[in-house]
Amino acid sequence: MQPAFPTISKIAYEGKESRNPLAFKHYNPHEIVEGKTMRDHLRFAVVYWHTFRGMGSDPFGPGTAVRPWDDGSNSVANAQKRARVAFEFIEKLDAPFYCWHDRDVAPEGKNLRETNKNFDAVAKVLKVEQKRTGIKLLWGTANLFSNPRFVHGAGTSCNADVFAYAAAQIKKALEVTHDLGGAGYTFWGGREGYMTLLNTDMKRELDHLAKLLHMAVDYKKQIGFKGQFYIEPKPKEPTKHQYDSDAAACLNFLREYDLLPHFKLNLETNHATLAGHTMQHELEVAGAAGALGSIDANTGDELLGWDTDQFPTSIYLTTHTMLAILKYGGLTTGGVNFDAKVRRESFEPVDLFHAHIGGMDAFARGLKIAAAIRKDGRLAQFVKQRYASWDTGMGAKIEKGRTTLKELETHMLKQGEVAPNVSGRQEFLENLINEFI
Ligand code: XLS
Ligand code: NI
Ligand code: NI
Repeated sequence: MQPAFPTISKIAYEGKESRNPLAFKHYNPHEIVEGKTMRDHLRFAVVYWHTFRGMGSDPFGPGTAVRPWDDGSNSVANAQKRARVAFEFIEKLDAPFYCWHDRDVAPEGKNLRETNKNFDAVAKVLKVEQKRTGIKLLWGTANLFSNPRFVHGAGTSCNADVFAYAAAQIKKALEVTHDLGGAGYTFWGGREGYMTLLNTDMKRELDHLAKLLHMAVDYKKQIGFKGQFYIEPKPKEPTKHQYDSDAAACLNFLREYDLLPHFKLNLETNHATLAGHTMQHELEVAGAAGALGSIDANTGDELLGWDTDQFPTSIYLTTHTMLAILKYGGLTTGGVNFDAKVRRESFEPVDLFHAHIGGMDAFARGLKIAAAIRKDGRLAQFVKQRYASWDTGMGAKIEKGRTTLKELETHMLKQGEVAPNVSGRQEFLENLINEFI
């Protein structure tokens, strides 16, 4: 096969003085940060859906992307060719992982049997390419939202047959993920939510969704798949309300249905902001619950209220993200997955490289800055000191659960007033972060 990117060779680290747009200025895969290579810290992944299937269409017009290797047909041959192009791209980018939805990689056939056959035919190529390049599957997932059959949802559909179809699709996607040695499997509830409560039995829908996930947990064990399961929160879009609206809602759902031991969260920046949170908040909520699994790295637009899925370039964002990730022990099964797409106006193949290189460099800087802040220690020390009253005396007693309202009343009656509060020093801390940016 002719190369799809003939003029582009493997992207190399050239250092921050380089002016070559097709080089890394900060991402040096072999550089050691906090005892681990940058490559192992960041575990970058390229997504199949935006990068190889996204053509840049929007509600006002069709796609604009120029993709000379794609004949635009829905044939298996075209899908197989696209798979080889994908690996040429990921290899040249030097990213260690990729992710897919079942329907990104292979076209649907006239029935489920034929669709599964198409999927196998392309998965075969993926397997060969993974072997050839050493690129691994970070996670697979099933697209349970594009086909019109999922108009009312998949696991939460009012139609039991649709639930069964979704179950069959998950079963197959799990098998292929397992066969390709996937490190994980993600559930994003594309249409698991509602447009109006007037026609919705919410309790019944949530019970069904939990049943579907339990079946997936059982099947995972049955086939011996050891990868990590993730749930990806998102508050709205496509539905008005998505059940997995944010990290807290997901954790509550998982706990309520005894699923928490089997899942971690895959947090996406633009979903966090749509939920009215920062990414940092979502990472803290997940991390505190021991459920920080993986991230979908992107960013929204402050002036647009939807999932614009832009490539992340803000050093503040990547610094705060990496501070939280390092605090909770780093990414183990998960990775930094670029669930991001080039703008409709950036339609040339080379734009795919610029976008990913920029995102990787932004995260590399975030990682190095976060490590420097941790090494400096003043930030952590400040937070520790802020809670010092809990380390001894009555504070320690409360934390250990060894006191009562009555004893605390006696304590305060004796003391009469609280020890004076001290400043939260927000501006001082913001300046401290800026010292490192
Ligand atoms: C959509 C989601 C989706 C998941 C995978 O907004 O981000 O792309 O990551 O289904
Ligand atoms: Ni995502
Ligand atoms: Ni998204």
